[in-house]
Amino acid sequence: MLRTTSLLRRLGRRQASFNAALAAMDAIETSERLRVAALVGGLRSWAKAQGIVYDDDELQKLSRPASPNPHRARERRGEDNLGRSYEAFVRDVLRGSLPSAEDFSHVLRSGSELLRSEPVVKELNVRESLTIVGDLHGSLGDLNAVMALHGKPSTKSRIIFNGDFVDRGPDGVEVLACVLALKLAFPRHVHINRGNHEDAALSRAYDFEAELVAKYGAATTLLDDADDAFCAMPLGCVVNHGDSRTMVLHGHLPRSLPSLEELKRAPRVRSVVAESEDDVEVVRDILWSDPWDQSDVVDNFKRNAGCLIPDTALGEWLQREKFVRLVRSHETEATGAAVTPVPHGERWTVFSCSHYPNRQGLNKAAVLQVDAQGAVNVRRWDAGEDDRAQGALAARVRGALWRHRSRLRDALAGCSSITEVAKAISEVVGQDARVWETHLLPCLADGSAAEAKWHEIRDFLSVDLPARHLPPRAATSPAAHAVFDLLDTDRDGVVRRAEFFDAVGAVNRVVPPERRIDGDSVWGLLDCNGDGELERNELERGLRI
Ligand SMILES: [Mn+2]
Repeated sequence: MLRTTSLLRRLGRRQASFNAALAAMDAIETSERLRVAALVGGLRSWAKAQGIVYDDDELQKLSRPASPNPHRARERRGEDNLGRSYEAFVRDVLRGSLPSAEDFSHVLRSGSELLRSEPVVKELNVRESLTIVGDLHGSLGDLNAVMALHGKPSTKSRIIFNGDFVDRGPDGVEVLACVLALKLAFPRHVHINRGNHEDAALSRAYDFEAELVAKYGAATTLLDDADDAFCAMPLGCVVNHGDSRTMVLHGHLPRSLPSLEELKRAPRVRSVVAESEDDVEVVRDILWSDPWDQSDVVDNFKRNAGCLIPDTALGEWLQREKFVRLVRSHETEATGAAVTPVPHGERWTVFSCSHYPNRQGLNKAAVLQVDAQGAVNVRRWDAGEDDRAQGALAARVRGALWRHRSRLRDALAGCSSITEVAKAISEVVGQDARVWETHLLPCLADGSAAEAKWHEIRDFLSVDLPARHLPPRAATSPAAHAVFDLLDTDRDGVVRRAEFFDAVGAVNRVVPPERRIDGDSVWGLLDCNGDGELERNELERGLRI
């Protein structure tokens, strides 16, 4: 009885803390929205006074703060055919539009045909830069970050997607559709390696089948098309940068450490989990294996599939087959990518899905960029501000921190305890420092461990999202364009700080005192990447807080 009472009391306290955190987040988001709405409202009044013509209906929508709940219905466009280019298809899907069943099926079938025509392990001779992308696991926000960072694939910037497109995240359909359509749009510059989740048995055991049913209804036959595409995917790429050779595959080498020529003869199989022929083992090992720190090759007891390969064995293989490194994915890395020296070379792990799994974790995401000289650079980001992550309180807290991060970076630089972090955040973002310390920051650190994790929270704000690019947050809005055009007075395509403050000054002269705009605080919210100017897509994001 005593025990039950104390348990209930503890649960009650947790619930109270959760409610307090929810209320605090609602207050923060509402105040941000009101500030942005006031700017747009002020611009309307000012433009009217100037006799400037624009789409008033759209602007009116934007100047009314949205409801406190940030969830927005997914845009669904079920009726179009793939009458547009693959590039246009990719652009639409990256912006969050779900492909129609017909389009998705078309992309799966055409993609599968194209992939099947390629060798199972192919060699790429690269003279310029090449990007290697790790696990994406249904995270469209992270794929957006990858593409913003990489830009359009070309001879100068090729890209390898190293598997695990589906399961664990909400957007497996979108990610798989985009990756395949990119392959179709740029067949010589985009390369796909299969991951262990691209498997006819696994896609039914994990989330992909359920995702398809939820998005396309129970009668869908898309899973069969997807299985064909999974089976068609190559297993590895050899990247030749002059004398420097890199092996890229999802898991690790097979236990028999076969030569490259033997690897090139690996079969294509529908499921490495469900099938048991001898030659399936090679494929299963490539897709499922991990490195480990012991000296024998053994069965992968952590995953019940594949094997565990010691670095000494990898080193011998690198030397024998004349490679300088193995790049693999398959395992989460806290910082998105990590390198381990091994005899005769190095082993890289790259993971491109932040907050894995299901947007619960604190890991960053990264891609590897191999430059023209064959040197490896890590590019990191964090897609914690993804729209669809906002259902979870932790993601909303991350979103708020992210929006203010240009000022938070400086404010947090000297902090050395959770109390100092909370105080600094409260000064920039608002809300009581105690609320941050006891309710909001603990959401980011799995409950009670906030004190131990304060440095991770601080580091979270210092990731290097490419300065000029941000993932688009929503479909293009005419109202956002109208606001941008009002602000960009010199028409050079960016709104500079000076232009913004001129506009704020002009607005503040025509609105009543209680509606005057605090330029600094609104600028901080709009300049998402903190580079001192607003791009069109950046403003669009800022207006949709
Ligand atoms: Mn994997």
